[in-house]
Order: sequence, then C-alpha cells, then structure tokens
Amino acid sequence: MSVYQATVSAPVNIACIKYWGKRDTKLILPTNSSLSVTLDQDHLRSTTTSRADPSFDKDRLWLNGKEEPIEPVGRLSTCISEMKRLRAAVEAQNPSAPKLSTFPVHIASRNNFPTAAGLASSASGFAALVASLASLYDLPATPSQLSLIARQGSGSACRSLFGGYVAWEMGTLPDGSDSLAVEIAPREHWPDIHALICVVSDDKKGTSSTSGMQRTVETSALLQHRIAQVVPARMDAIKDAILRRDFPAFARITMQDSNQFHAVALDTDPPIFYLNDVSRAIIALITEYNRAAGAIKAAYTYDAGPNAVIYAPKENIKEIAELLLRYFPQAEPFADPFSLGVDNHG
Ligand code: 2P0
Repeated sequence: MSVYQATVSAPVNIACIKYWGKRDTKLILPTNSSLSVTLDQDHLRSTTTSRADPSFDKDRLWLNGKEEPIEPVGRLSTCISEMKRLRAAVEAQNPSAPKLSTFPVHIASRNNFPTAAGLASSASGFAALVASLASLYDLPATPSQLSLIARQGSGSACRSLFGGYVAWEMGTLPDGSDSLAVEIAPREHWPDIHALICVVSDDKKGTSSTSGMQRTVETSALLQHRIAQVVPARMDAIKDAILRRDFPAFARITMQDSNQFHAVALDTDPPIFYLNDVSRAIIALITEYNRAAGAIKAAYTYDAGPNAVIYAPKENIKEIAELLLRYFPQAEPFADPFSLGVDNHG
C-alpha cells in the first residue's frame, strides 16, 4: 500500500517594514504592505511532516510533540481545507490521481529553535504547514499562490514561503486574491546582510499580535497616518535600496519603521509596550555605534516583543557582537552561528 507523506521546512522571517493591522480579520487582509528578510534556512526554521491516510479518523496536529486542537472554523482548519480544495481540483483534472483530498491528514511540526527564545514561530510554522501539504498533494502551485493560503494561517507566514527579500503586497480586492507575497530579490542577490538575534527576554509577550493590532486599528490616529502617508513611499524606497544593495538606505528605513511600529503600539488605547529598558539600551548602543563610525553600519528592528534583531553586513557582525557582549556581559551565544543571544536573566 502506498504511503502519502511529505516533509518540508520553512524559515523565520523578520520584517523591515512592519505588518500591523487588518482590514479583514477573517481573510487576514492587512492595512498596509510589508517587507521582510527571510533568515537562513539552516538556522531558524519549522519542519513539518504531513501524512494522508484513509484509515485516520480525523485531521490532527502536533506542535513540538504536543497535540493541539484543530478548531472547526479556526485558522488551522482554514489552511487545511483550502489545501484539500486545491488537491480536489488536481484530482478532478486527473481521474487516476489518488483521492488524497478525501483522506484525513496528520501533521507534525517542530521548530529547531527553542520556543523559549521568544521568537515568533507562527510565520515559519504556517509556511511549513502549507508547503508540506502542497508537497504531499503534489500541487502545481507557485510560492505566491501558496502565500494566499499561508496568509490565512498567520499574516506574516505568507512571507516565509520565499527566501531572501520578500514583500507582502496588501492588495485591494475584497476576496484577498491579490494580497500575496512576492520575491523582491533572492538571498543570493545580497548575501552579505546578516542578522544577529539578541534574546532580551524569553517571557511570553503580554499582548498577542492578533489582538494588539486590532486594538491599534480601532484606536490609533497615528496608524491611519502611517497607512496613508508613510508606508507606501517606504515600501518603494526599501525595495530600491535592496535592488541597489544600499545598506545605509536599507538600514535607515528599517530603523525608522521599527520605531514607528512601536510608536503606533504606544498610540493604541490602552497603550501597548513591547520594548523594555534593555531593548532601548540596545537602540542607544547601535545609534552610538553608527554615530561614532560616521556611517550606518548596523540597523536594529523589534517585533511584538523586546528582542532585538540587528541587520548588518557580515564584516561588521563580529564587532557588533563584541560590543553587545561588552555592554551586556551576561550574554550567552545563541544557537545560530550568525546570531548571538543577549540574555538579561543572567
Ligand atoms: C511583522 N508582526 O510584519 C509584524 C511586525 C509583529 C510586528 O506580523 O494575526 O503573528 O497571525 O496575522 O502574523 C505579527 O503578526 O499576526 C507580525 P496574525 P502575526 O512581522
């Protein structure tokens, strides 16, 4: 008897232009476009195995070895049923294809980074889930087409279906069919950029992205300014900086956008604080490092938590890591060879 099983990995991505706000919470359609760098597949990734078998009694999912419920109208079940729908279309075209769309699936996903590192895993997790089902079902789908489905698992997941420099174009259609990820440039276009991950705290964040961003949409006037007046020009400028491999321009926009995202969080009612004193001290250190050099040699960026990601050309990484270690001596090296954990729990 045939075994229908596939295993695929997807890496973590870290946004330079931040996604924060939905115009449609069910379809996960954003209020602005965003852009990220996908980290190296070797370092931080989710790996997912999917198996279809007519003897299974229902769809089931395990995350890092622990079974998680698949809620009937939740994001997981949306992704699984959308993938089965694509498979059914393949079967309709090819009557000899096995009817995998009718079999329950068992899905097991693992992250190769400690969940305790405080890094968002929903992006790599949903990207790996969709990619493994696409492989299991032998779908003739492009990464952009799959991004339409990964997006419905978690917005930022749509960007993890590509390596390198990736935009999530917000789209305008109410059905979401043009809200998808596109590759701006592959990693090989500009392999010199490296990411240093500084784990400031591994505590679970206080306000989830999903609920926090909706509160921002409902209450922040600054968000409306950001959406209409800031992000469109920034998207154009950062794409241009990437295509020209202009690190100072890329870095300036990245830092400005991280700062504005955290300003928008603060402008939310009640306010949301993701940065802590250590995060702010790292911002000051990188600012001073660039000022003293008379050139922008590093960029910081922060997501919905206090951990810093520093983007820099490879030649500066060792110096930056040493600088961070000097000011935060309790740091311990992180698993990623190009990353370093700065852990203030000492
Ligand atoms: C980003 N973040 O662009 C931004 C920056 C956090 C700050 O995408 O509700 O976990 O699942 O679509 O994707 C976090 O949002 O939220 C996020 P949902 P998601 O990476």
